[in-house]
Parts: sequence; structure tokens; C-alpha cells
Amino acid sequence: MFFKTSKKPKPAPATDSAMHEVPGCVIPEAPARRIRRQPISPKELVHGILHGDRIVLARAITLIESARHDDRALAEEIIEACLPHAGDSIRVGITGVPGAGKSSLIEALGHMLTERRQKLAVLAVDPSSTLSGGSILGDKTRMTELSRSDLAFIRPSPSRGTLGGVAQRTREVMILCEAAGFRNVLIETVGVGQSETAVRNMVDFFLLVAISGAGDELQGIKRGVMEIADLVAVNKADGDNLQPAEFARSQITNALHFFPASPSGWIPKAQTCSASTGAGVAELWETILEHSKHTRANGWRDFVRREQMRTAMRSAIEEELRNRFESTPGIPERMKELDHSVVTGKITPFAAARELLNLYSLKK
Ligand SMILES: Nc1nc2c(ncn2[C@@H]2O[C@H](COP(=O)(O)OP(=O)(O)OP(=O)(O)O)[C@@H](O)[C@H]2O)c(=O)[nH]1
Ligand SMILES: [Mg+2]
Repeated sequence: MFFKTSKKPKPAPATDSAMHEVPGCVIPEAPARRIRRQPISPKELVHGILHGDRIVLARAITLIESARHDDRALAEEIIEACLPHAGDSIRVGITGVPGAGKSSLIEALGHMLTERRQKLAVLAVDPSSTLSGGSILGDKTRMTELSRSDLAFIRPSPSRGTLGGVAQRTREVMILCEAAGFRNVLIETVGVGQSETAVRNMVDFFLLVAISGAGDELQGIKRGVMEIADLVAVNKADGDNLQPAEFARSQITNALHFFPASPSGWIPKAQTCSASTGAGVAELWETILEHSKHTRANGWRDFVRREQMRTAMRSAIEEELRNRFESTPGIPERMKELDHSVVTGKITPFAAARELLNLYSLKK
């Protein structure tokens, strides 16, 4: 890696769980403990967030991610209070096949931004962590340099819930981060399934990290991921891989011409970069800034963000309905029985769904 070893001492190991969740925290242990022990009101939490206090921010996020019903009301109060202070930001989604170098590229971009004294938040949407219990940003060793900077706030994907739920939480966390002054938000997602669409629906700019030599299918060219990308970064353009990466870039540039023009007027690009040497990384950010300028000027960014709010509202309704449905007494038990009946062909899926919905209407 091209990064210099940090001269800063490593932060002391923290005992507070909120500190463990925030690798970027370098605030000493004692105040964190003090804050944790004392109950803290939503007003104080909002005050702390608006003053950029990362311990408080981490606590508020824990509240957002909590499954407890009474925490939800508090979380909503905090989000509401933060909303007017959020929004003036650059939101970037990052996807790509496993191992393409997303985390490394985030670290390289983050390094560049913090050198410029800019604050950034790194979040993740990883529905697979619901199953594995792990998280794509859980491995702090991948962002060692960045996690030591006071200008960076790194938060792994919530490891509980459906994709809809995880995406909703991430959207809320983004609002809090922006209110805390993190005006660059990078959201990493795994290059599988529906998570890309979920992330696309919450960012201004979508970056696909590709590598030379991986099949088209793998890289999302045939799955339609490339169609939603504003920029394809062919990473690992270093050493012996320089030429293959350049070849892949030109092929991808050709492929991009075949996609219908975006109503934003933005023409998607392909660029090479190396997260390891840092080559091309500043140029990637230049493209992101250029897109931001372009879409702010023609009103596209605001239009998209308004649309995203509508989508968010609908997703929140779906999520809440699903939660209410699944937590209604009697439903999970009956669902289990009906699962069996559907699988063995005793009842059609539609009849089973109707019965469960009728049961829900009766009980609610
Ligand atoms: N040579 C070279 N290796 C790189 C570069 N970027 C990342 N790598 C290596 O590729 C491997 C995977 O990098 P990650 O950043 O973890 O990739 P990722 O896309 O975040 O992977 P997942 O989170 O598992 O999907 C690591 O061993 C990196 O050191 C690069 O620009 N050049
Ligand atoms: Mg990663």
C-alpha cells in the first residue's frame, strides 16, 4: 500500500461497546464510559450529533439499530431533529464483485479526502451479514489507516433484519452522519442480489468497481448493474495488470455506449485506478465532483433525492407492515403450518396468504 504508516499512536483499546462499533473513534475511554453510564436524553443526543461528537453519534446509531420498540420512538425523534441539518452532502454507493477492492478503494479515497481535511462517513449495506452475523466492514484491518483518522466515521452494516430493514437503517444513519458534519458519505455494498438497487436508491452517485479478467456475468454487466453505474472503476491497474486493466477499461467504455442515455444528461465513464498505488484515485473523485456539479446545476440531484424520499417512505411502510404482521400473536405459528401445506400442495400460496392476512385483520 502507498499509505505512510501513521505517526499517531493507536487509540487505546476501548471497553465501551459503542467504541467497538466505531473504529474511527479516537476519543479516550473515560468520557465514553461516563456518557454510557448516564442516561442521555434525545435532546442531548441531537446536541452531541450536531456538534460532531462521534461517541454520541455512535450511541444514537445504536438506538436506530435497536430492535426494541421504545428505542424506535426515541430514534425517530432524533432523526427528525437531525433531518434539517442533513442533505448538503455527496452520497456515493460503491459495489463490485467480492475482492474487486471496494474497501481498499474506500480507504484510498478516504485517505485522499482526509488529507484535504474533509470529513467522511463510511457505511455498508450487507444483507448477507443477517445470515452470517458478520459484516463487510466488520473487518477493521481492511481500513486500518482510515479508521484512525478523526475525520472518518466507519460503521459496519447492521447485522440484523431484512434487506429493506437494513437499507432503511442505513438511510437513517446517513442522515445522522450528515447532521454531524460528515459531508461525504460512501456506502459499500456486496455485489450480489438486490442490495445494489437498495443502495442506488439512497445515493447520488453509483460507482462500480471492476477488475480485468473477471467474467462479464460476474461483474454485473449482464445483471444490469452496469446500467445503474455512473462510473466504472477498473481497479488493480498496477504492476503486470496495467495493460489488462486498460484493455478492460476500453471494452467497458464501448459497452457503456450501448446503454440508453440517462435522463440526468450524465454520460457514464470508465476509468482505471489502483487502490494500492493510489494511481487514478484522485481522478475518480474528480469525476464524482464533476457529476455532482452537473446534476446540481440541472436540478437532477434534487429531483432524485425527492424521489428517493418517496421510495424511502414506501419502504418504511412495507417494513413496518411486515414487522407488525410477523409479530402478531398466532401469525408465525399459523405461517409455519401453512408453509408446510403450501410446499406439499395441500393449499395454493394465494389461499394461504389470504388466510394469514385475514387472520392479521382479525387480530390487529
Ligand atoms: N494489486 C492490487 N491489489 C488490490 C488493489 N485493491 C485491492 N487489492 C487487494 O485485493 C484484495 C481484496 O481487496 P478488498 O478491498 O478487501 O476488496 P473488496 O471488494 O472490499 O472485497 P469484499 O468486501 O470481500 O467484497 C485485497 O487483498 C487487497 O489488498 C489494487 O489496487 N491493486
Ligand atoms: Mg470490502
